[in-house]
Amino acid sequence: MFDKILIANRGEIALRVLRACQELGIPTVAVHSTADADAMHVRLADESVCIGPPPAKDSYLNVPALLAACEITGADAVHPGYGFLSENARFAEILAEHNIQFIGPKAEHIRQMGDKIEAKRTAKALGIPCVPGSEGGVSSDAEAIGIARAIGFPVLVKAAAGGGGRGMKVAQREEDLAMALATARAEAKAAFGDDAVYLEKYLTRPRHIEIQVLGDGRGNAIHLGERDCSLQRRHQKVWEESPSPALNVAARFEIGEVVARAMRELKYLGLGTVEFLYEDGQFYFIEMNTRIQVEHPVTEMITGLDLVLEQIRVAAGGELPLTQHDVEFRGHAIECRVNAENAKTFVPSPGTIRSYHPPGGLGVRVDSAVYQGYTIPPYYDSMVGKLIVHGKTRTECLMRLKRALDEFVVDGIDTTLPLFQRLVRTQDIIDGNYHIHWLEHFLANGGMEP
Ligand code: MV4
Repeated sequence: MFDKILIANRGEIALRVLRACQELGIPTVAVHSTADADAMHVRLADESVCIGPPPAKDSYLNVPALLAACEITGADAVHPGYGFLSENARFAEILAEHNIQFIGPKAEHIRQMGDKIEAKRTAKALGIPCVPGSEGGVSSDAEAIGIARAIGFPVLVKAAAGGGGRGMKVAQREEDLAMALATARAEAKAAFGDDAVYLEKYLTRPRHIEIQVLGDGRGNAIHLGERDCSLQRRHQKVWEESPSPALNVAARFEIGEVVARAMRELKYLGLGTVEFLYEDGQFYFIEMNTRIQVEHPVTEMITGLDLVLEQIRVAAGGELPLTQHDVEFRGHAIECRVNAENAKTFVPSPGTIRSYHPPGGLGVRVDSAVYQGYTIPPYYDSMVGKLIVHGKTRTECLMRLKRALDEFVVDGIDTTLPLFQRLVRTQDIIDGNYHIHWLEHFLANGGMEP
């Protein structure tokens, strides 16, 4: 096992990793920017190192400073959390060159999944169902038109270096395609320095369903069920749940087994999430994330597994402690991401938390790094914390969520709690009847108006 783990992150995920390290008896090093000197992860870690000024590029993304922090403290492993350097293959390689273990997948798999064209080619070769579209990138308008005619309009132009919704353009008809290609290429070039694009059939009202996987890098891998993350706004997930209200047991195990088998063949190491769009009973692969995700607690609540702890164990060379047969799915879990934003306008609301009272009780979990008197700095994302609720059934889970939301007090800043108060009382949500555009339609149609 590792002697000491440096946590290259901040906020609630830094605390989440710290807790797993503490349970494993591994000493921790927190790193922080000057803006985070009074952050909770700094207080709770065994040691801390200031790695730079507030902008992330000078601190949490500052590789030389992180290497120096490992050197000074004697850390022999780095947990990247999510965001920042978590999907940077080069960072994983640089750590390896310094005999420091990156707690995450092999660099080759991070790189492979970072290129969305290569990710899709790999998924297809592994037998994972993909959205119909181009085989690889498209190099000319004529080629794109040929493919689009074959798969049918509307089509979607996506950037190879994209992901998370950046650099996508829909072409409703053949006349729109040349413009969509040119715009997507230009945006991809400007944003990522890579103008490679590919084409897919545009699915109009799918759900976003992702499968959690865990592998030991030696050919053992399991799936931990799905999460339905369809409720999102501007590509930011707002509410995640498992099991998906749209799936039955047979569909869950079928796609789970396909994905787990693929991960065994790939000899995948660590945690991963295989993202699908789900429409008319069919799954279509879109991307794979090679990191721990924000919404991982939903899976922890229904499986009883500590994903971060297992991630650390396999990174240290441990074998998977369980087989697919050992994984049991119990009950229903929902996560609400509470942001420091106005619940109607989504304008960020950094500032000082005057009063803080998180909910508790049976089946209620709050993952957060804030405290009463804490000032949320304006430099990073606006998440205050995550409220995760578990129940035996979806109905019980919703009852408990409503109760927990009523208990939750965060004063001094605006939060998105009122949005969730409204959502748990909205019929489509109660019925599980939603898709990836539902929330934006709801908000545009005055869902949050009195
Ligand atoms: C799509 C799609 C429809 N058809 N691909 C957006 C983020 C990126 N991960 C993939 N995305 C989409 N890909 C095809 N072929 C619609 C989206 C999409 C979306 C996907 C998941 C969750 C929210 C979304 C919101 C808008 C568009």
